[in-house]
Order: sequence, then C-alpha cells, then structure tokens
Amino acid sequence: MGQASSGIGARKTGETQMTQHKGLLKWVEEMTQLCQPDRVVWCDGSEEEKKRLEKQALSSGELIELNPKKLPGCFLHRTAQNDVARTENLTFICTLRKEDAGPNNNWMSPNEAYAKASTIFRGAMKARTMYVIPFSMGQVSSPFSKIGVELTDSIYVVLNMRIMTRMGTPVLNVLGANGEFTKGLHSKADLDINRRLILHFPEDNTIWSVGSGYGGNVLLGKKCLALRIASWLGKKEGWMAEHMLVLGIEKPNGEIKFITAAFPSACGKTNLAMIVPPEGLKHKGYKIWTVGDDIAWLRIGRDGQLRAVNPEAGFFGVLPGTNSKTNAVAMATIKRNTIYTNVVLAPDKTVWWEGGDGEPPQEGMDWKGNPWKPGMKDKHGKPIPGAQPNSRFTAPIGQCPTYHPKLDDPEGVPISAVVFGGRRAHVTPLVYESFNWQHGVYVASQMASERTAAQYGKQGEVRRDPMAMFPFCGYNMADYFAHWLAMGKRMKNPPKIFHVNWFRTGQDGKFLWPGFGDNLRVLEWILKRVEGHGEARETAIGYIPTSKAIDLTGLHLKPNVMDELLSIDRQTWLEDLKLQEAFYAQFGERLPKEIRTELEGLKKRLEA
Ligand code: OXD
Ligand code: MN
Repeated sequence: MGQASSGIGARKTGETQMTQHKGLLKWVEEMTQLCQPDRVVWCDGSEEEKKRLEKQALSSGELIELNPKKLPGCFLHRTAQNDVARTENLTFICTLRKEDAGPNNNWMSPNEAYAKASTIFRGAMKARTMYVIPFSMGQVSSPFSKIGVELTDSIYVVLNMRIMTRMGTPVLNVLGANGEFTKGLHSKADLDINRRLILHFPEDNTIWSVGSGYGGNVLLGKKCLALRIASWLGKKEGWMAEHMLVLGIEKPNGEIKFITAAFPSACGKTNLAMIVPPEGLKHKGYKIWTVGDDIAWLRIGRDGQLRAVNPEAGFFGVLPGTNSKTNAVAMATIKRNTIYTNVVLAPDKTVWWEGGDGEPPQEGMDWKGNPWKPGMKDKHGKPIPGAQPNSRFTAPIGQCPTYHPKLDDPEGVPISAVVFGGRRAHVTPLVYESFNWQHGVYVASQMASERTAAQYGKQGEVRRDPMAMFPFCGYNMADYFAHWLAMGKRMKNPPKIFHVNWFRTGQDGKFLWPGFGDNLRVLEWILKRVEGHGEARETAIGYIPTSKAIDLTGLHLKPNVMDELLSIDRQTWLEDLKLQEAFYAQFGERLPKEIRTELEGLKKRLEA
C-alpha cells in the first residue's frame, strides 16, 4: 500500500503534540523503530480525517465506493481470500505461567511470542503509513471505560475502528499525561497465513496482531481488548466482560426491563438484539430497545444490582441470512455509512449476499472480485456463493432504529435476567430457568453447540462453549467460573439465569421452533418469571414452562410440538453428563467445587 507519495495528512513521528503522555510517545517511537513505516499519522477522529482516508483507500483499491443514491456513505472492502474469519488456532494468550492461560487457550511464553512476532513486524510497514488510533471502549470519560491505542498500517482498520469505538483526540484528552491504556499493535504485513499471529499479553496490557486484515483479528478494541484482555482486567478489578447482547423490553406502561444473552458466534445474537415483536404479540405493545449485540461489560452498581454497558459503538455483523424478515432493524441500520466486507457487487454498485433481500443481480462480481452469476458452479459441480459465508457489515449503532442514546447510561442498565443459549438439535429444551445463581453458573458452564455440515469439524459434534466465551476468555476458564460464582455472592439480588435453545429439531430434522421474532414469546415468559408470575414446573434440570405458559397467539404450531420442545429425556441427559465430565476434567483441581456439586446434584436428580 504505497501511501508514501500521497503526502496527505502526513506527520513524522515526534512532530505531533497531540499528547503529553510520555509512556505513549515512547511506545509509539519503539514500535515505529520496529515496523519502520514511512510516516506516522495520529488520528484525531474528525470528519475531515474520515474523508481524507476514504479518498486514499479508494485510490489504493482498499475500498470501492457504493451507489451514493441507494447506499450513501457506504463502501465495499474485499479481504485476502485466506483471511475471512477469526483464526482461533493462531490466537494465543501469552502469560508467564501456562496454567494462567488454562486449557481453553493456546499459550506461548511472552518472550517467545514477542520474539517470534518481532521477526514478522520488523520492517513490515516500510513504504506504508502507521496510523495511531486512540480509542475508548465505553463512553469517553466514563470511569468504567477502558482506553486503548491501536497502531495499524490499514486504513480499513482505521475506518472500522471509527465506527466500532469512540476514537480520536477526546480520548487522548481523557488519557492525559499518565493514564493507563492497552497497547495494540497491528500490521497486515504480507497477509501470509503462515506468518499470522494474534497475541495477547494480559500481564503487559498489550495485544500484537500480525498477518491478517479480518475484523475479528484486527479491530483490536473488539474481541482482543473488550473480551480477552477485559475478562482478565475484570477478574482483577471485580467486574465481568462477556460475549453478550443487551436488550431492553419496554412494556406499554413505559417500564423497561433489560436482559443480557450469550450465544456462540453466528447463533443469532444480532437478530435477538434487534427483535421485532411477532404479529400475534403486537397487540401487547412491547417496544424493543437495542443496547448492544455482541459484548457486555457487567458491574455491580452502587445499589448492589448487576448493570451492563455495551463498550462498542457499532455493529460488526454477519450478512448471509440477514434480510427484512429475519432482521428488519439491521436492514434499516445498514442503508448508509456502512462498510460491507466480502459481498457481491452488482453493476449498479449496490451489494447482495445469500439470504439477503431480493433476487441476486443477473451478473456481478463475487466477494473475490471475479465475474459472478447466480447458479454458477465450480468444477466439482458445487454452487459458487457470491458472498463469503462470513461476510460482514460495519455500521454505527447510532443508526439503529431501536437504539436510544438515553439508554446508553455510562453506569450501565440494570439487568433483570441473564440468558444463555446453544445450538442443540436434541437434549436441551426450548427454555428453562436455573434454581439459583450457583446452579445458573453451572448451567452456563456446560453450554454447548453442535456443529453443522456447513461448519468446520464433524457434523453434530458437540463443542462445549461455556458462557459462549470459550474462544474469548483471556485466562484459565476454571478461574473464570470461580469469578462468576464470586460475583453472584456480591450482588444484592442476582438476576435469574435462563437457558434457551431455538434450534431443537423434530424427527424430520426440521426446526421445531420458528425462532426470530417469535423468540419474544420465550423472553416474555422469562420476564414473567423475573416478576414472579410465570407458570413453571420443577424438573431435574430446572424450571420449565408449563405447556400453556408461553403465549402462542397467532402461531400455528402442530399439536404436541410445544410438548416436544419442552420435554427432557433423562437418558440423553445422563449421556450428556458424561461429555460434561470429560470437558471439566481438563481443568483438574482448579475447577471450583461448586461446579462439581451442581453436576453431581443434577445426576442424582436425573437418576431418581
Ligand atoms: C464473533 C463476532 O466472531 O462477533 O463472535 O464477530
Ligand atoms: Mn461475537
């Protein structure tokens, strides 16, 4: 990306006086020595800067401008073909002691990791510009927010960070001369998958990411800081960083109840965060408010209640399958000022993806930039998708019709219920409520999802993903469970913990539950339980709705479907407990005894 000749907005290191922070200046200088960029540009977050960078990215081909009438302010970006998703196998937690990273993480010693990555970073920014992005996760100047600084040689990263975080001069002002910040270094280097590493050094509050340009690997505020590093900070400081959406359900009397919900990646968090009430429930007048779709930071407020903030300022959502029926709110959000990554480009400079609205264009360019037509097949006769299955949109949360800045309380919204969900064809019922906080932590710790043929791994294989945090917990997960247990003890009135499963299938292999907007029916039961009046029966696994407890008005389910959705098969559960035991075994003595107690308790109840 030879930007050296453009000279736009260029400032050499040291020429800027944007900060008096000696530690920050020294670190930028050291990283400059390592990466050897032609120039260093400090980002101020201004509109003028945005326009200038967009212009540069258009001329280098990093961005393609989309139809200004139909998609104003929108751009298309194509990643390298080998760089389309998070690379968990190349992601490491680099603590001094291996056991602090735990069996849930890849581990490398800090010395080895710095040495290995330095050889890739060395000179990687020659003939490039290094951008310095000061950013805040959470509102600038809130005492609960965390500041990071990302150094990157990618304009795409700068423009995405502009949407996903609060970035620029105001952040440096808050950082002052001595403030603490996470140091993030990123270079695309040569985008070689064999020279790609995503390294976290929680003990140094540092992230190094090299060899990738994919959002989840390179927008360092997101998974790297707001989950992996933040989970470590949260353990140390007494709060929690979670892979959760946050939404508010407003009743006609104006009362809003907030819930958080954790699901593994690509299991519909964005859709649930923007849920639209189904026809049959419309008469009840619920209004849904979106607070966040991916990450929640949870603290105990001064009133002893659990409170949540969304540390992000935008969405980085999956496009395939997103349309006006599955997520009308997202579709309205991404009509302007949106960066589209890896989708089909139509001749009229609009975009298309599989499972999107309308027909595909008769001809266009696929996500790789090749000429593409619907129905095209590869040499093995397999359909060639136009959009990459993990193609994404980046859009500001302020554009979301169900977002309200008033709800973005810097101290967080009070949480009434915490919901966990996996993708299980069998075993887990549509919804159940745990008996208490400790039991709920156990329920969340054995969360699992099944792989489908479309995903890597064996079909139907169960992957345990506790709290949907398995790829994101920045330390030993046994300690993380202990932290959850300890947090519950500090709360005055811990929220109730629920488990849902939208993905149960019948004998014909088809989903039993319609999902999407109809999930509000389940959330309504959850809210009733929180308020003490939802009907439930006590079972071995927890409280399950009675067959009439969920309002099914307008939903024409076949007879007995609800019974099947709410059934539990003791034998299948006992089989699943064996898988759970194998999973917990890897944590050895470090696993909190409370988790074992709950597992034993469940086993006894199932055998009774
Ligand atoms: C994810 C994401 O991969 O949110 O979980 O991008
Ligand atoms: Mn996610």
